[in-house]
Amino acid sequence: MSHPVIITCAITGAEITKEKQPHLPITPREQALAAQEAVAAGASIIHLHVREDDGSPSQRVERFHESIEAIRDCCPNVVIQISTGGAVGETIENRSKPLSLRPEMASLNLGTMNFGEDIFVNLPRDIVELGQKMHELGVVPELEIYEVGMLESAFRLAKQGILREPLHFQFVLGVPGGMSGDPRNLVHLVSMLPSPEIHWGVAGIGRYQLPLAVQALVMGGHVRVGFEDNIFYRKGELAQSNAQLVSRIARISQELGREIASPEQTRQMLKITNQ
Ligand code: KMH
Ligand code: ZN
Repeated sequence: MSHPVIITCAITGAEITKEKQPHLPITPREQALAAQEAVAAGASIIHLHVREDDGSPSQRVERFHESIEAIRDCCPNVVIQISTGGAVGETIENRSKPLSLRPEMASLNLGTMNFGEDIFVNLPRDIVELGQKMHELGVVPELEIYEVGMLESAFRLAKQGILREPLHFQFVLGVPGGMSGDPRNLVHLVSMLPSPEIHWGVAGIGRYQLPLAVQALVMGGHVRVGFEDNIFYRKGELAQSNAQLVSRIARISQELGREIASPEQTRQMLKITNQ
């Protein structure tokens, strides 16, 4: 395999609760500790959602600022990717506000879909606005793809000059309402990429996390793990920490001969310049 594997850790998310996963990091301090452990285990990107102290999902700029500062204090090198997806039902205005912090990366969701029992709304005009804003601010978007039509929308936006190339995709598979974690889905999505130079990763939801991550390692992709997507280490056994999930992928990756990307290698591969 030519390039090292970027391990992203999605430490918190917007949906999981402490009742379901007692080790879920909520406060900036908890998030900083979780990030520190995840980075020590091999993560080079932290995908970041923030919560208020009561655990409710938030897109408040000050809260993002607090968490980013806390993470930077203990992991000065890690790449921080803020979420513009937020929680289902959050307004697009609030979702876009944290971009004012000019993070190195941010997620950009490429379409509307059923999301479990809810609807995750991403109107075409809002995708364009978020994409343009990221472009202006030098923020590298991670393009969140939940089904193949969203991938084709991203190609269209790139052609129109709204999305900056090189594109970087995250295939989020296993959300009820999107493509499942069937291995054929990942093969199909990757086969649609116009060039083998395009970087892509996979975020498998729930029980799909481990098998899709291993598939991505074998196929030359990158990997996202963490409590946002999966709270279990194995069936019936909660993970002890985000880092435990990162460690396993780092171990398998090394066994397969894939080097783990450092934050610097990650910046180079994804052409990140906002540091
Ligand atoms: N919470 C999900 C509805 C993202 O971070 O951009 C959307 C999400 C995607 O988490
Ligand atoms: Zn997210």
